[in-house]
Amino acid sequence: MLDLTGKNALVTGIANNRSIAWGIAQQLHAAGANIGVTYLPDDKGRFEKKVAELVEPLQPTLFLPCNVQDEPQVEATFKTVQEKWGKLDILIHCLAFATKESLSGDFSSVSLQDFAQAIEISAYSLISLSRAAKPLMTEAGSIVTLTYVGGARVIPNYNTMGIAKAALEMNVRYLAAELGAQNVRVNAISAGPIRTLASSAIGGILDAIHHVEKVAPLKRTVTQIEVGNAAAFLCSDLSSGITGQILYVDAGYEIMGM
Ligand code: NAD
Ligand code: 0WE
Repeated sequence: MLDLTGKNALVTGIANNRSIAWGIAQQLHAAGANIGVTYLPDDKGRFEKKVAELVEPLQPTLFLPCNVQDEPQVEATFKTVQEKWGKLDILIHCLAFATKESLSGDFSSVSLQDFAQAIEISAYSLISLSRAAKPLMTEAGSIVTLTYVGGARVIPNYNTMGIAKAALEMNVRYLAAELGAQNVRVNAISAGPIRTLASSAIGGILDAIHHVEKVAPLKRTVTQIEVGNAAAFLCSDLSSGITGQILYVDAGYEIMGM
């Protein structure tokens, strides 16, 4: 059965109650995992307070600031994991960023700065977090990241994020090949479009949702909890033979050609 008791799980990417990472954290907790949470710190600390209140019911035993653009902060995060937990079993990478300008309009209009930032935060960060997690995953491990079909096929307006997701998906394969020797598995969940708080600011997300509701075999989108259940599977011993894969949790949308 799906059982994560005795496993230490570090979850990145919780911003609010709509975050996919929040759905994942809830389902890992429900399966018995010990939860640690990292959040993106802001100057005023408002974000920290909101996330802390949200995750309180999961009784996280770690709650740490971690901006992936700040390498010392990444190292400090895993140093604390080492000191407080001793070992790490599960790492959830659930973060991405591209500027609004690079998520609409002509694909070719993106600046090098915006392109590089999207790759750094959305793709390179899986490498830096995995590197820091590697020495702590002493009793096997599971790393799960979140991707989108826009990294494999053209989705209008996803633009720069599509290239970042293509890089992320290839990172999954190279990391799986490297970390397999120490029984650490690396997989991605390709989630269908989900309405999150930021989606109101990005017009393309709503179009993608309406399209999936029409076309996907299940005639609906997926929920954060459904993604969380798939993540719990990929973090459990039930998936012990699976690594380097992209698992579509998208109401079947990916199979459709029209
Ligand atoms: P979200 O806004 O709730 O999550 C994005 C997270 O990234 C936030 O918690 C934010 O704080 C974090 N973040 C941004 N920059 C960071 C930085 N420099 N350092 C650390 N954290 C940083 O939105 P979401 O939709 O839950 O996105 C989570 C993941 O799921 C992303 O990888 C996204 O690409 C992926 N995804 C989303 C959808 C969707 O439709 N919402 C579909 C498929 C995949
Ligand atoms: O990966 C994503 C979006 C991640 C994301 C969200 C934001 C909003 C706020 C990255 N960067 C930012 N930057 C911000 O300023 N998704 C899979 C959701 C998404 O985004 C789209 C989509 C879908 C689906 C953008 C255009 C078209 C479809």
